[in-house]
Amino acid sequence: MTAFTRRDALAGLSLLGLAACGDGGGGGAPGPAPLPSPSPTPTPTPTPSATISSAAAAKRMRFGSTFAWSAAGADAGSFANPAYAALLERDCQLLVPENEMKWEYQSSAEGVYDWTRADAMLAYAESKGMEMRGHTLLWYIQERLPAWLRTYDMGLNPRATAERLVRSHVEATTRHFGNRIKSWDVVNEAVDPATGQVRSNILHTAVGGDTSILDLAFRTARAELPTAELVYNDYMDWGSTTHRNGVLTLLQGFRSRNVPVDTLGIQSHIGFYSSGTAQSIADAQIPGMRAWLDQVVALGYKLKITEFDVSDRNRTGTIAQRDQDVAVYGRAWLDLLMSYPALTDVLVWGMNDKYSWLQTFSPRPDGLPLRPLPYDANASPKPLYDAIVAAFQATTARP
Ligand code: 9MR
Repeated sequence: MTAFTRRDALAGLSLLGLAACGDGGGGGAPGPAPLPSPSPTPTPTPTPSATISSAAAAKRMRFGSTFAWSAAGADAGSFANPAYAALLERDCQLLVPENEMKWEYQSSAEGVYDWTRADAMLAYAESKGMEMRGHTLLWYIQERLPAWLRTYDMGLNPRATAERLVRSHVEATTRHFGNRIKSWDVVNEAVDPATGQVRSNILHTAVGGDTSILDLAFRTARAELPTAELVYNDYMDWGSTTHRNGVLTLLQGFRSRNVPVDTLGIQSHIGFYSSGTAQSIADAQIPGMRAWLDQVVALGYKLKITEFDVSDRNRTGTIAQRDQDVAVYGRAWLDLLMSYPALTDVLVWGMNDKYSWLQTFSPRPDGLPLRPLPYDANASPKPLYDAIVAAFQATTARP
């Protein structure tokens, strides 16, 4: 409604301008300027508002999204759904598969992989001139390992077995995709948010609970892909200091052991966990998050926003109010992260609310659909879209 009113006003002003111009140039009888007629007078095109894509490019930054595989034309957040693909192609330079490169999903037995879907997604990305990221070589949660591995017989030398399994998986996967994937989430979510310690799983236990499996994953990836960006990826909502400090300890350890990790992937699944205005909740959390980010970049890590979404699960009010809260809160997060020149890429975990993982993972108590992403279920841009544009416009250009 607001947009319609503004556009109408702009159109009216332009029509008056055109009328005055035509009068002076045409030399006709002087008289009152004609009133704008409703139609069929052609409406001047309003100045197009900036797209995310153009706003990011103007700062030599990149924007991207997760996407999925589906059968052609399925109602899904997929490149094979033309309505969704149109959003990807409008706004994105980067794509990342939501599930189709995960060990758990693509490996039904030791050494057996089905990359059919990921291959199709990569071919799509390349055909559109977009870069596809790899997600993820090693998700360090027991339940996210392939089913066959969760109960694997580690034998008499569990360390050697665990190392063989991880090395061969990283080699097989990186060799399959080769240099077509330039950035990998090598390890995902290794830190337990409840304790700040590295999580336990069958591989971790097999080596006696040290970090050598994590180190091995990065070292193997570096040996295979000398020039790729190797990312450690974790949640990093701004509320959880225990988790945050655990991640910092892990990052310090990587540096002290000379483990080749280039970048911290900050997933950025943010939500509202206290009451107040969106801005006041953000303001209260910014200093702690900034102090923590300062320490991360001081260690020499680049930053990447890898899975941004803003859950409105705990916000009440009208849809317009919730959308506004999501935009304000999301903008505060983006402004904070973008204030670090070490951050050049921003990826959302989906473009369209309809296909967000949050709809099933963390539904609203009132049963209404969540509105965490830049486009609504009808693929219309929301205030969060404008907030992302504004954040890119406000930040300094990267070198
Ligand atoms: O969005 C993904 C969902 O479809 C999967 O069921 C789930 C488990 O594989 O993973 C979700 O994506 C996660 C991502 O891989 C890692 N960071 C958290 C994301 C949301 O859970």
